[in-house]
Amino acid sequence: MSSVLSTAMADLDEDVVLAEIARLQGSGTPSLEIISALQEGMAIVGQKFEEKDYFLSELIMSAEIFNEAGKLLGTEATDAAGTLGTLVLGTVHQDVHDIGKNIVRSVLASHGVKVIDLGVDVPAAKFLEAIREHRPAAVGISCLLTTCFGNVKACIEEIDAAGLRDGLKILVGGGPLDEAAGRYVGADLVCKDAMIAVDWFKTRAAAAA
Ligand code: B12
Repeated sequence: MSSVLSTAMADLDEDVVLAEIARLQGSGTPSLEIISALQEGMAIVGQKFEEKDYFLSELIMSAEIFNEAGKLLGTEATDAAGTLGTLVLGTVHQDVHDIGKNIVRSVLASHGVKVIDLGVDVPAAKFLEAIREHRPAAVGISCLLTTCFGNVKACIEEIDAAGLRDGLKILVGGGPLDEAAGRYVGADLVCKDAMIAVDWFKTRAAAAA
């Protein structure tokens, strides 16, 4: 993994970030490896924010740099035929973080999953409506705020209560969501990155074949 890239991301040095991505791409480094280094840099941005070394303006700047990086990486591509199945995806109610969700959307789409992206700050009712309409194999809920874990739990409970959980898996992800949080919210699978969800869809398709 490129430490130059994670350090430049953590230092919010956009020029170096973009130059290093171009260099890594030139040497054939896979996009997911580049994203991983960027994510490591974002984690340091988060630590600096906690330590009051960075403030909200730096968080916003980090997001802007990540979005510029995304343009080079082509992580905006979405539409796919959906040969592996459908995922209804959204960031939980009261949370507006969407960088990770957007990566999940494009990585899954590029592997043949049809992704219905509901956006950010998604109320449970909107998830329920999309499940009824699209009959997905899985629902993906992104959550970056520990204060929103309760909203993820409530959303999953509403899906259960509406009788929609049969044959439907709930995948959750987002920086602070670990296994314990996954159990607390009632998810089927905690995904530290997008590839865990890709693997889940592939295993499911192989089992059905
Ligand atoms: C950028 C950022 C912002 C940007 C977001 C811009 C955007 N468009 O997303 C802005 C400036 C808006 C922001 C706002 C806030 N933020 Co903020 N933010 C961050 C930061 C620095 C990076 C997040 C990020 O994009 N990471 C990179 C992506 C690629 O990683 P990821 O999201 O984890 O996603 C990957 C995996 O987790 C997984 N994944 C994620 N979701 C899903 C879903 C599924 C289904 C699957 C399969 C996988 C998956 O796959 C992704 C790709 O590998 C984090 C620090 C951190 N450590 O995460 C803080 C952080 C999340 N923010 C934090 C806080 C406190 C806030 C604010 C409350 C600040 C404030 N005082 O206003 C607000 C909240 C706004 C709101 N209501 O949502 C805290 C949360 C602390 C906590 N205990 O909850 C953090 C952890 C910083 C910190 N250490 O204090 N933030």
